[in-house]
Amino acid sequence: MTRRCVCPGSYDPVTLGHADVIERAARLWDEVVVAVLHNPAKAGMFSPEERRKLLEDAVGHLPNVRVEVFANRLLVDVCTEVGAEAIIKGLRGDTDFAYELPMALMNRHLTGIETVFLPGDPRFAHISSSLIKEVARLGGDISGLVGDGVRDALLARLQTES
Ligand code: COD
Repeated sequence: MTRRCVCPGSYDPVTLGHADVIERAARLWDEVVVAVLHNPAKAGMFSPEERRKLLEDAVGHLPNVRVEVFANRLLVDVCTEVGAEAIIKGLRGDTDFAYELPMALMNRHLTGIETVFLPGDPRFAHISSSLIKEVARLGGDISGLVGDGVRDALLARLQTES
């Protein structure tokens, strides 16, 4: 039986921290579905389809990883649809844990699915999509925090905003 997990997120846009978690999940599970979902607390810079393409660039070389967009769906319903046995989340520290724990408990309450937390690599602990966008918007260098494709797409998007 194929053992499958879901790596969910907003991925607006994907960072090297996200890619590291996805790559490590791909070593632990037979198949990984990277699910681009909507977080109602966050306004998006990239459309879901743009995020999917940027994710494909970042993790498309991993043969057992696929990227899909699920608009306006509960994460647990996505997991049931794709046949995933676990949700994988990366933790950068205790703030992430405090944010993720109620979601993990809610998701388990809804369908019984378990969430598995992977400790974020300390090299990427300071990286979030929100900070990347803020730094780039204010002219900072985001090289080494995101892939080259994401950096170029972000700078191009900021050009059109100004
Ligand atoms: N290092 C390690 N992990 C990282 C890093 C990093 N540098 N950066 C981010 N991560 C982890 C995050 O901790 C998170 O686990 C994951 O990567 C995705 O991060 P984001 O910021 O792209 O995504 P979020 O946190 O906005 O995603 C929230 C969801 C979209 C998953 C959530 O809102 C959701 O499940 N929405 C669907 C609707 C639903 O089911 N709601 C009920 C939830 S109980």
